[in-house]
Amino acid sequence: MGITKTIENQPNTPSSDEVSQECRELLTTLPKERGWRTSNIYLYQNFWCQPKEIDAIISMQKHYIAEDTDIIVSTIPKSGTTWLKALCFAIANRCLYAHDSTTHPLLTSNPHVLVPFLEYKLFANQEIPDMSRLPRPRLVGTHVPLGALPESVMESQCKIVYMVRNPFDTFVSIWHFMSKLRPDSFGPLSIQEGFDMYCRGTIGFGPYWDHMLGYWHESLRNPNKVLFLRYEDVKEDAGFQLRKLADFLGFPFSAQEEEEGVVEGIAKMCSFEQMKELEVNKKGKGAIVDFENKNLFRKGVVGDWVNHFTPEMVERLSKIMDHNLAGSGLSFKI
Ligand code: PAP
Repeated sequence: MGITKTIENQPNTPSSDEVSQECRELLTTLPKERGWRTSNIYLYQNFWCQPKEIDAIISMQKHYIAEDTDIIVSTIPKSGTTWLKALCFAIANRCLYAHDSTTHPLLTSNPHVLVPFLEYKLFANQEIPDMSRLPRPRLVGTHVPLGALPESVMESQCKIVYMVRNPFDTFVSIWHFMSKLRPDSFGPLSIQEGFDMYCRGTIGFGPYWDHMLGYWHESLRNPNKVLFLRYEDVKEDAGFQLRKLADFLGFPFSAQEEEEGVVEGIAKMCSFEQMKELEVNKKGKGAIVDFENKNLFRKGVVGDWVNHFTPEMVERLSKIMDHNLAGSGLSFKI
């Protein structure tokens, strides 16, 4: 009989070529749970995370010094990160690249390449990037909770754009994505198992509710610092949300741009339908880590959860969200 590797007999501690000695030592002290696509995830600074990302986050926390003109695009995975990065890039760089130019970078590069993740790209693999070489404004992405960003982020005038998505659709998106990315040796992850992990909060950068509440409260306290957008709102009225985003970032659309249809043009260029069909997004690889870019474009709709949730799942997640968001002013229509 062949030997099948299961989650249980994967090594619990990553090998030395994966994370630094400092991180390996830290991991031995952290609570851990079964991971989605690594053997374990660990509770670091009150959020769950994979070992390699913890290593990168520690480095980012030490070395990333935010500048006043930086734009930080933040989300929990599968909440519209790719979309939001594309929109921010298109808005902030439109004096360099017109949305209708045939050489616009978004036509040949995945948004994650143009707006790199702090923890998956810039500070990954034990590298310390020379961020002074990035073009201004520096656009970077992150999945870390607000409280895990370095102090310079809150001390500087830099802007944070956060996108939230209803937790029902986010779960469905995560489950499909993880099912594709899990090593074969882990075997399939049933939707029930994934849902249980999600509801217990043991999901990368989760618990989900803590993540969104951190950014939500800051957006109320400091609306010039954090813009809180909803995936569903951008789907419903992209023009309105894009104007809000451009104003917030300090690049408002001029009357002439309005007349020329720039807002609608950017919305169209960044739409799921257009982006999914680009060669780079159909055939490219490695925009975030080593997986095919096409995995970032599945359905791109609101409400796909109805095709996956049982009444029991609806009840369990509704209760969790109601309980955790109670009194915050944040809620979701499903
Ligand atoms: P990430 O956090 O790993 O970067 P992220 O981009 O947040 O992933 O999530 C991917 C989801 O956004 C997918 O949702 P789905 O599984 O429900 O389909 C993907 O289809 C959707 N998505 C990607 N690009 C766009 C876009 N331009 N407009 C709307 N939704 C999009």
